[in-house]
Amino acid sequence: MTPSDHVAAIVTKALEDAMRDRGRLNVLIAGRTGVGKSTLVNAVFQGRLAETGQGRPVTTTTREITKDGLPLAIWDTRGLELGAFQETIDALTQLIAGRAKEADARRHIHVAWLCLNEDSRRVQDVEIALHHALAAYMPVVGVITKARADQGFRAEVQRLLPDARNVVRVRALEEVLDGGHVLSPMGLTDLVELTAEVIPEGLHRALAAAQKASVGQKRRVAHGIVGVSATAAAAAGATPIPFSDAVLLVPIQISMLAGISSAFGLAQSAAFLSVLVAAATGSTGTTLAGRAIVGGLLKLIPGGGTLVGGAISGATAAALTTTLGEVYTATLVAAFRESQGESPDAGTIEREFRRRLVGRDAS
Ligand SMILES: Nc1nc2c(ncn2[C@@H]2O[C@H](COP(=O)(O)OP(=O)(O)O)[C@@H](O)[C@H]2O)c(=O)[nH]1
Ligand SMILES: [Mg+2]
Repeated sequence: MTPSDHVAAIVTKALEDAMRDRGRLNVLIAGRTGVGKSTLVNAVFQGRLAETGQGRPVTTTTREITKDGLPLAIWDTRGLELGAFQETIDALTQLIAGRAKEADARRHIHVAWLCLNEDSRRVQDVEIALHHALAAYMPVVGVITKARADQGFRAEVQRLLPDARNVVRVRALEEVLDGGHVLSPMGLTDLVELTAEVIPEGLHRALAAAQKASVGQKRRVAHGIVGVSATAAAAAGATPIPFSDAVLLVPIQISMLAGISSAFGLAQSAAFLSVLVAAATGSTGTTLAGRAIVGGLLKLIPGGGTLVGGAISGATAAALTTTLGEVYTATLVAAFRESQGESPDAGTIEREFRRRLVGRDAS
């Protein structure tokens, strides 16, 4: 195997691991027809999921919606307005209870959003009954949709849905009032961040990848990945490693870049990741070899360039890894802000990553 074949193998494995580790988040969204569930899904998650996703019936009133490449399943529950709503709730509860018993936590429903329309200003028995039923199996967030004027309704919802972990007011669409006053979308970032607080830690990456309403939540997940990678790098360098052995750090850093990419929900390819590595090291894709990578990376940290040929300590290994991870994270945060949460294109990311790395070249 040539050194660049070796790097290519590391890249491929890093991508597979990142996709596997990301898992999949299952979100149940319940509420009367017309309350704004589909609109909310489209406003919070990538890819206009409510229209373009694949639907699969799971009960007569619940569909599971998924989309290739998105680590998310939405359980869209309607039928609460039907006279026989207790049957709707019973069928749903039976299904959820069955899932909750399964050993594989990827099959559980991880969180429920129970939607109520602010205009109606009423919480009905069906919603109260459903929230108790759901809360026995998962955290429930009350979502007040089409928010315009609270007038005490949120407090009322909190009182009537005591098992809800939180109640958040959202406006998924911009509204222009008579007279031209504009009400911008609101509450979507809060909804994502509150949801992150109530789901298992292991699913934060899936949420980060799937949602487009909070760049901050993506950034926090990326910081976590950088921290874990820096610790692994420090351990690898605990006994100072000769420069020639510093290629040990390469898999750690490639995994980190793949993990951060997956947390931002980028559709990644081995080619894209190789380009990132090349950008980080100044080497070209075709001559990508472990030693060139480390030599290139060392230039990123102050004084690092002088270490080429010497030994790398744990602290240096950690600093190198942190710098690379934070520069990549900052690149993606800026690119996602620019594109209002939608996935930026690979070329833009690569250019911006190179630009930021050049600015840091401290050799
Ligand atoms: N003004 C306003 N209209 C909304 C909002 N959310 C949804 N709607 C409208 O409410 C109607 C029903 O929304 P939809 O998402 O289909 O509801 P669903 O039946 O619960 O999925 C549609 O006409 C939406 O455009 C919002 O935040 N503000
Ligand atoms: Mg709908």
